[in-house]
This record gives sequence, structure tokens and C-alpha cells, in this order.
Amino acid sequence: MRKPVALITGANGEIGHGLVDHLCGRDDLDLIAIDLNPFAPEIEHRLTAGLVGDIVDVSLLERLVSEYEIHEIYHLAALLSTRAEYTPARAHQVNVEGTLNLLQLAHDQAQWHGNPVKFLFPSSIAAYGFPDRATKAKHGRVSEIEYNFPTTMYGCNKLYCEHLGRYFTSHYRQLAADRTSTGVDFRALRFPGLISAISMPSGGTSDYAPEMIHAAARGEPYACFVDHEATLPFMAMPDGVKALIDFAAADASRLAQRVYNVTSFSRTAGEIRDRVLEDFPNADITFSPDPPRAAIVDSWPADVDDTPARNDWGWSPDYDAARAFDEYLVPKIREFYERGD
Ligand code: AKB
Repeated sequence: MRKPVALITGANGEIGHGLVDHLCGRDDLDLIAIDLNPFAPEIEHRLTAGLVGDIVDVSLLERLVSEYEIHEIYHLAALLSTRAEYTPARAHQVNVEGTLNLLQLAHDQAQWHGNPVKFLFPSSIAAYGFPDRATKAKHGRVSEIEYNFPTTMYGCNKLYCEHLGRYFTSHYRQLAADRTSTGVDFRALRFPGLISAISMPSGGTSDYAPEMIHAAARGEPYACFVDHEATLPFMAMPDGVKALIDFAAADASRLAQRVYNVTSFSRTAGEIRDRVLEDFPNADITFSPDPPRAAIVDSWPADVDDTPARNDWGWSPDYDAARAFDEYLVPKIREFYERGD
């Protein structure tokens, strides 16, 4: 008899640390995880099983379904935007082929146990592509269906996988004689720049915000790779986890779309620097733009319209900019470095 479980991929990552805390200890589903790297101790002991491996390895996924009955998937594993530019073929393999493997697994599992499989997919503001900063500034808040012209491999991967998830939910095997419901319940959130106090950013282009704060807390100089006017939407990591949990719990009948924007607050890099200096007055923060990385940030929206998420499934952030810094980032980052993690 296989155990009914929820599966997290990329559990060691920034979102994974927070999500494992929320998902472990559920009485309806045990929690298993896959990650390329060995699990951090604070994660591993919360898992029923942790498999170290690659989501592109079909034999690993076959081993998984031989032991577990998968009812929910939180697919966090991905190569983020900057890292993906240095290894685009590998990024496509992990971000797209890995996602396809898991969507196929979700379909097959749903056919086996006869229940829909919820597939939570963190997409990104990287799915957008403005031609330049002036157009971005003039346009302001962007809806899900505007400016979907990504300029990075990661953004292309995320946009395509949104469509792939929609296909598996509504059109997979549409010409089959014995066509039934696909059983895949794909749900994607386009996250802004997520800022975590307890895990280091890894390979993202929005990472200048968390990197700046963490460097200040360590007493190290930080040369920001965008200029002080560069603007992005951001979100404190606890809200990122909350959005995934609330979205997963929403009744499917309330969802008018499969892909939703969510955001908390937009800030320029200069405003973030100014806020950091309030708590770290000696922080050595300079601006030394790296033109190609700065151009990626300029192609992403200054703000997103998350009205559909608010209307359809009650999204609302707990942390605005003030609370994010006052009650989460500054105190938790100080604690993180004082503990010597
Ligand atoms: C990145 O910078 O690649 C990510 C993202 C905005 O999706 N943090």
C-alpha cells in the first residue's frame, strides 16, 4: 500500500525552507522531497523521505511512484535567471524537461488513484519583457496577459511551463478515444523578487535586494549591480510561502485562471539602500551597474496587478515594505548572523 504524500522539489532552496515548515505535520499527507543537494538538517528531519537526485532523471521519479502515492506537487526546483544565462541548455533541461516529467507524473498518479493532483508552480516576473525602462515606467502595473516577451532563458522557461501546465490541466490527450479528465490541477504564481532572511539568494537577478541586506548585516561592503533608480516588485518570503499555501487550498471552482500575479511592495534599489542604512548606518553600499544584468531588471515590471488573485482566492500580503523590514528582514537577518548559521 503506497503512502499518500505531497512532493516538494528543490526543497533546499529559498522557498523550500519556509514551505517545508508549513507542509510537514499535516495529518492528510506525508511530505517527501527531491533535491540535487543533500538536505539541510533542519529540513531533512521534517520529511518522510528525502531523495537526492535530479528531476530530469526519469528512473528516480519511477522509483518515487513505486513507493508513494502523490497527491500534491510543489515544484520549486529551477535554475534562476542569472545562472540560467550562463548555462541555458542546462536551464532548459531542468526548468522545462524537469517540469514536463513532473506534469506527466501528476497525470499518471491522478489516473492511478482517481483524485486530482494539485501542481503548484512558482512562475516569475521574469515571464514579462519590457523593451526599455521608459516603457516599463510609463506602463506601471502589468496584468498577466501583457508584455509576455521574456528576454531570459529562465523567463522563457517559466512562460512556456505556464502554458504546459495549462495544457496538461485542460487539453492533454484531447484526441484520445478514451479521453477522461486529465486529473492535473496546475496552479502557477508569478512571484516578484522574493527576499528571505534565513537563506541566501542563489543565481537570481533580483538578488541585489537580499544581497544588499545580508551584506550590511555581515558588515561587508556591497556594490549593487543595478543603479539606484532600478525598480522591481518584491515580497518577503513568509508571504511567498503564504501565497502558495493559500492558492493550493483554494477551491478549484473559484479559479478563473491558472496563472496569477502576486506582489507585496515595489521599491527602487536606492530606496532599499536608504532603508538598510536606517538599521545599518555604517553599511558600505555603492552602485556599480552591470549593464547586461541591469537591462534584465529593466525588462521586468515595476509593479504587477494582483487584483485577480485578490478577487478569486483572497490573496493579500501580510508584509508591506515597512513591516517586511521592521518585523522580518532586519530582526531575522540579525538573528541569523548572531546564531552563526
Ligand atoms: C530571479 O531573479 O531569477 C528570481 C525571480 C525574480 O524569479 N528571483
